[in-house]
Amino acid sequence: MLFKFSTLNFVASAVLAVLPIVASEFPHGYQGPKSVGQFRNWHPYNYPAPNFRKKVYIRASKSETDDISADFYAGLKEANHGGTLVLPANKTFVIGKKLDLTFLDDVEVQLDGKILFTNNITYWQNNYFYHPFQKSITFWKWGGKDIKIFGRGTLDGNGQAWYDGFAGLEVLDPNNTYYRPILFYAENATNLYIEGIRFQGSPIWTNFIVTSKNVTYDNVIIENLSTNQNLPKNTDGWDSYNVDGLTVTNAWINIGDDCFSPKPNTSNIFVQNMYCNGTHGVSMGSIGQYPGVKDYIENAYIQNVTMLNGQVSILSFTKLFPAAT
Ligand SMILES: *[C@@H]1O[C@H](CO)[C@@H](O)[C@H](O)[C@H]1NC(C)=O
Ligand SMILES: *[C@@H]1O[C@H](CO)[C@@H](O)[C@H](O)[C@H]1NC(C)=O
Ligand SMILES: *[C@@H]1O[C@H](CO)[C@@H](O)[C@H](O)[C@H]1NC(C)=O
Ligand SMILES: *[C@@H]1O[C@H](CO)[C@@H](O)[C@H](O)[C@H]1NC(C)=O
Ligand SMILES: *[C@@H]1O[C@H](CO)[C@@H](O)[C@H](O)[C@H]1NC(C)=O
Ligand SMILES: *[C@@H]1O[C@H](CO)[C@@H](O)[C@H](O)[C@H]1NC(C)=O
Ligand SMILES: *[C@@H]1O[C@H](CO)[C@@H](O)[C@H](O)[C@H]1NC(C)=O
Ligand SMILES: *[C@@H]1O[C@H](CO)[C@@H](O)[C@H](O)[C@H]1NC(C)=O
Ligand SMILES: CC(=O)N[C@H]1CO[C@H](CO)[C@@H](O)[C@@H]1O
Repeated sequence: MLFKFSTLNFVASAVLAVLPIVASEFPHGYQGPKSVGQFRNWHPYNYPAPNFRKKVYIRASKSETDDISADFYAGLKEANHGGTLVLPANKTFVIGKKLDLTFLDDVEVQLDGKILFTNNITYWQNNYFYHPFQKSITFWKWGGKDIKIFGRGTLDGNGQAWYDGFAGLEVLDPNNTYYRPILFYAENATNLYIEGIRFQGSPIWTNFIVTSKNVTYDNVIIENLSTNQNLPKNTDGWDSYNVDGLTVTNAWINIGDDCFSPKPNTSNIFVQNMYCNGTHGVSMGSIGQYPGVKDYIENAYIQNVTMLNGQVSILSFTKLFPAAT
């Protein structure tokens, strides 16, 4: 296949320091964490110092179908402009309706419990936010400025029903209409900071950040877990589009597709201490997919990424679509 790089305005990384470990499950001499539990011991999550922000509490769900999305929305409105929405440990907060959260301005969410999306596929395939890049749909949409999500809790996409429903299908099939929602989506966000939490069971990509500035993830875990033979598909860790400033440090990722995959127009990328198990690696992906659109990935610094059971090389410039003329 012929790739026309010249039309892509492709600026490769200014600094690229990669210390790979590519091998079977645990290569001889490997000193790093060997399980998610060991990762947590190596990188314990410590809460930030207490502050005097107003704390907002909402009711928790009584069952896995007790939809509290309206309460969650109201709680964020109340915490907006200087407060913190607290979702305590051992409580589940079920989201069963799509949420437009683009009004945020100086807000924190302390996630120690679990946010769980319902698995009503009929509902979600008819109610979503849409982004034309690779026909992406999302459960919710975060945006605004100075947004912090932190804690020891979990964001759970309830993926098994989606893995079962999508079995046998392929995302790149142009006829595919079985869309699956992205677990965390932010658009037009400035200063978004996500720390400590665990992402699990995403139906498709885990994080997709669009047209945003200064986005940081630290100390997070991403795992897709299937309980049967229907394996999760396309559960990338991170994808980005038109983002200036994307930092990921100290992360454990146990999924099946790209671990970290900046898409067109991502600049100032910093990745350090990332453990990717069973993934397709760090892929600067899908550049030049759409005819007549100039794309770039600029200034990427990627350091100390450990690939366990990786399918391809540590760093690859993949899916460089032939530029249509
Ligand atoms: C790189 O990762 C290894 C563990 O895999 C760790 O021991 C080391 O401190 C890390 N280096 C840096 C510079 O963070
Ligand atoms: C790593 O991924 C492989 C293949 O997906 C899986 O068998 C193994 O259990 C995973 N290891 C850890 C430590 O999660
Ligand atoms: C959550 O449950 C665990 C295990 O039962 C318990 O140790 C912990 O104290 C609980 N935390 C809260 C905030 O209730
Ligand atoms: C799923 O959502 C649809 C509306 O989109 C609704 O009619 C149906 O009752 C829901 N199913 C369940 C099990 O809640
Ligand atoms: C983007 O967010 C800013 C606030 O951070 C807001 O003023 C602006 O209207 C938003 N733009 C769009 C297109 O939503
Ligand atoms: C998509 O559908 C069209 C029309 O039904 C068919 O001609 C085409 O072969 C299908 N493509 C694939 C990849 O299945
Ligand atoms: C980037 O965001 C972090 C926290 O989200 C903040 O501490 C820092 O000041 C921001 N940087 C700029 C240049 O605004
Ligand atoms: C990327 O940036 C270039 C140059 O600013 C612009 O022409 C192009 O439309 C952008 N691509 C996307 C996908 O927004
Ligand atoms: C634990 C688990 O279910 N991991 C799966 C994640 O998804 C990929 C496929 O995308 C599987 O290969 C892994 O087994």
